[in-house]
Formats: sequence, structure tokens, C-alpha cells
Amino acid sequence: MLSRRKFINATAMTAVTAAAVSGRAQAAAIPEAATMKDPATQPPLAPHTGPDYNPIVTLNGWTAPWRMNGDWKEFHLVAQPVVREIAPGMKAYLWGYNGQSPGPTIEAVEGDKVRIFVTNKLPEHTTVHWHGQRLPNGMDGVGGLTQPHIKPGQTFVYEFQLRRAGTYMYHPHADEMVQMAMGMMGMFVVHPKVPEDRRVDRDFAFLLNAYDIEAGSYVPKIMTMLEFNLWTWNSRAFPGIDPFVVAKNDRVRMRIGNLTMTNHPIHIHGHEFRVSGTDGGHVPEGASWPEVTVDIAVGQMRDLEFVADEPGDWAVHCHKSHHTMNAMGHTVKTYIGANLRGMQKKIRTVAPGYMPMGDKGMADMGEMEMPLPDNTLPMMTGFAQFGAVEMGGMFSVLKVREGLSAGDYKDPGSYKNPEGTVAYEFKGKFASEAPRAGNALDPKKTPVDVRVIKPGSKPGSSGGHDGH
Ligand SMILES: [Cu+2]
Repeated sequence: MLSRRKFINATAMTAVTAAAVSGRAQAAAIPEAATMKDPATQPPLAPHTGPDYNPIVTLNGWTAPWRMNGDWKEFHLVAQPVVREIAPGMKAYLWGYNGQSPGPTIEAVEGDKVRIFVTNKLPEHTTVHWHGQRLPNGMDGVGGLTQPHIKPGQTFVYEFQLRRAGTYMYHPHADEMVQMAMGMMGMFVVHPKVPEDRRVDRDFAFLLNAYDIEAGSYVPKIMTMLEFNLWTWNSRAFPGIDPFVVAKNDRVRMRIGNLTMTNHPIHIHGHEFRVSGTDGGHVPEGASWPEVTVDIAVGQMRDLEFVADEPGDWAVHCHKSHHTMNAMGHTVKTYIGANLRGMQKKIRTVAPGYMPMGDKGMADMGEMEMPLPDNTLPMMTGFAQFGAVEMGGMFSVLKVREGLSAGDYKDPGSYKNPEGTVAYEFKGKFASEAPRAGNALDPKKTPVDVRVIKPGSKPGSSGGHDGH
């Protein structure tokens, strides 16, 4: 704990050494490490020092507070075990920073000198790597290679100047497989020095991550390489992921980083976006490209930008359909087309209430309230105004509404579709009951010419190879 007098002394020292390149003397006083208990999206943290910028909204997350010490912006991360709610009904025992996994988003401005204190409260050593940043080699956070490991109980200091604006991540480079499987990661956003540069109205950020937590247990299986059962955004799974709430005609940015072990094609409905940022920083406007889905590879960051000019509730999701499911058994047999009804009677003699499932697909599961083991999530779930959404995992909703005031991120509820703009059930007559005159496809009028051609031969030729 830091006494007030020590703090004042440290501040006084700042005045003396302000011109020094290294801030080692100033680092003597550690800023308090804020913690967050709430897994909901926290209001953006407006800058209270330096140039103005539009602050980040971290999906189901928050921004790390900082203090100025001379011309250094100081942050304090505490690596520690945390309890993270993945979605209501399921909690995971993870490792993270400052009370959550992911850790808080670090936000600063191009040109800022940042000093980041990292305290290790884990049971094993760690480091922090500042993924994508240009910095002195010794600040890169690769345990053993660029620095000694941070042992449990130790606090290390990272100091560097932010040389380019863009979207970055942070994560350990120490027992990496375990520590990342346990949820240790965060985002790092560097705003441009000129506040007007690439300004948007709503700037969202989230990480793609994944866990393998068996139903009924709480700790991720760290040896899993690909068969994860929880595909998450910022360690949350649908319906636990908050919506992206935006006002109609807002300029929207989504900054996405991938720290899973596979790629994720992220798809936004109803709008085209431009890929405006990559690992290398901002893409010049003329070189940005339009998409409705962008594949984000392992270790990559992508910025997507669009004008939200279509009101509605638009799905935003990973396009790998297994990644929009929660905990599922990959060994479940496929029964589509099988007649399970005959079996039902027999099985019910030994298992009353047995219900065959899956012979018509699995849509039934979205609506069914089946008893689940403790601490897991239904595979397909979530309800909206028209019924079961049948999703889980990496899925959320972009809610574009008219007349939202700036800074209003409250869930506005379901979209009220204007009359006559919702797909509806056809109640008229089918074509077979009222055939059109002169239907060219009517087999009675136009006999279909079917010929079987010997493989390897061309129609009209005698077969065999040409030219010999
Ligand atoms: Cu995916």
C-alpha cells in the first residue's frame, strides 16, 4: 500500500526528472489497480487528460483507468484468478486481469508515453506481451527472451511510447497455451493524435476467444486445441453477449482481435462495411475494401467501419455454424430421415417419457427447456420477438434505432418493424392448384430430353480420346 506522503514524494520527484527518457525514478509509486465485478458492457471512459477522442465501448468489458505522472500515462494491471460469468447460468473459473477476463481495455493516444505496472497474483509466473506495438525490444514481454519472468508476488514495469494509432492486444508470453486457454488477454487501442482523424460515433472493441469447459465443471480444459465447446466474445457466449446499440446514421467501428486457435469469419447483416484497419494499422480510405464477412485469422486484428443506415435488429455473428452454438457433444449421432417413432414405444417401456430427437433436424432444441447439468449453457438458445433464436456462442445483435442520443447504449428492446416489412406466411393458392398457361416446364407439354452419355465421351462423338 502506498502512503499519501510517499505518493507526494514520488510526484515531487517527477518534476525533477521530467526531462529524463527513462521514468525509472517516477515508477516508484504504483497507481491503484481498479477492479471490475460486473460482466456487463460498461460506459465508455471519456479522456480526462491529453487530446480528445471518442472512447471505446468494450463489449461486456471496460476500460482501464489511468493517471498522469509527469508526461507518463500510468496503468496498473493485476494478473489474477477471476470468476467470469459466460452467460447467465454459467460461471467459469478463469485467469484474467483486474477482476475480469478479458482484462480491461487499455486506451491511449498516439505519441503517449505509457507506463504499465503488472502485478502477478497468479500461482505461476507470467509476462505481458503488447501484441502489435512498436517498442524497445526489452518491453516486448517474451519471458526468457526479452525479460525475466514475473514471479508470483512480483510487479514489473513496462514503459514505451505509442508510435502508431490502431488496434492492438495484450496477452502473456509465458506458459502461453495455459494462460491464454485460461482467459488472459485484453485489448489495447491507440487513438490518432488528431481527434478528427477517422472519428466515428460508436467505437466497439472485443476479442474472439474460446473455452472448453465440461458441463458441470468450472475450469477450462487447457489441453484442448480445436474442439472447444464455448466460442465466446470477450469471454461471453450468446445470449450473454450485449447488443451493439447504435443510432441510425451513426458511423460505427468494430475492432476485433482473434486470440483463439482458429479463424472466424465475422458476418454483419444488413450493411456492407469497409475493412479500415488491420494488424498493420489504419488502411488508407482508398485502399479499404467492402465486405459483409471478414475472416479474422489467429492472432489478427481487424477494424470494420460502416454507416448504420438501416434500422432494425441485425444479426452479427461468426459464420462457422458450430461457433454459434454453446456446449455441444460432437459425438451426437445424426438421425435426420430416420424413423425413430417405432422405437419410441419400446424404449418408453424402460425409460418413461423418452422422446426421440433429431430425426427432423435439431430446431426443436432451440425451444426446448431441457434439464441441464449444473453450470452449462443450452446449445441453441436465446429468444426474440418472433421466437427462439436457436443460437449460442459468437452471436450478437446490431440494434440500429432512430433518435438515440449519443452515448445511449441501453438495450432498446425488440425492433418495431414497419407494417408490411416482415416476411409472412403465404396463404394463397399454390401453383399446382392454379397452373399458369403455357408453362414451359410442364412435362406434359414439353417432354424432357434425357440422354445418358458414356463417361469420357463427348455428345456426338464416338467416344474415347480426341486427337489420337
Ligand atoms: Cu468462429
